[in-house]
Amino acid sequence: MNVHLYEKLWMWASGVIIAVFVASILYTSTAQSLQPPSHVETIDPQTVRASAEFAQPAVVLHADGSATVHVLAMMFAFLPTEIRVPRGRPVTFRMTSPDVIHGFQIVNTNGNAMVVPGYITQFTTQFDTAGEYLIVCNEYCGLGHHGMYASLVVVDGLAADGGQEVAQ
Ligand SMILES: [Cu+2]
Repeated sequence: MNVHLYEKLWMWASGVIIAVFVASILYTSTAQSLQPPSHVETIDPQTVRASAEFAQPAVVLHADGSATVHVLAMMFAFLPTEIRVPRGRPVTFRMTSPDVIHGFQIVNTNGNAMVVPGYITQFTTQFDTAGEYLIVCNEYCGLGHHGMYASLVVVDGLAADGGQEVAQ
C-alpha cells in the first residue's frame, strides 16, 4: 500500500501528540499528585445559604494544627474572601456552590478543583511556603467571572487557640 509522504507525516504527528497527552496525564498524576477527587457528598443547592456549614463559611482550626476551610463559591465571589491557614499543616477544603459550576484554583499550588452545585467538593493539601496566594475561578460562570477571586494567606504559627476565623 502506498501512503503519501505528507499523510505519513501527519499520522506520525498525531501519534506523537497522543503520546504527549498520555505522558502528561501520567506525569501530573504521579509526579505532581494531581488526581481527581474520590469524595462524593451531596447537598441541596437551594438551601446551601441556610445550611449549618455554608451559611457562615469560615476557616476552622483544629487542636492538632490542621485546618478545615469551608468555602462558598457563588456568582461572583468566594466566601470567605480571605482564607488564613497554617503553614506546613494539612488543610482540608470543603466547598459548594448555590448557583452554577465554578472553579477554585489556588495559583502556584496544586490546589485546583471544580465546585459543582449539589455536591461538596473536598480535597486536602498542605502549603509549605508562607505567603499570600491568589484564588481564582477558572470555570467561566457568567458576566462577572473575571472578578471572582479571593486570597489565601499561609502563615506560620496559626493555632487553634488563636481563635477561629470568621467569614468576611
Ligand atoms: Cu465563578
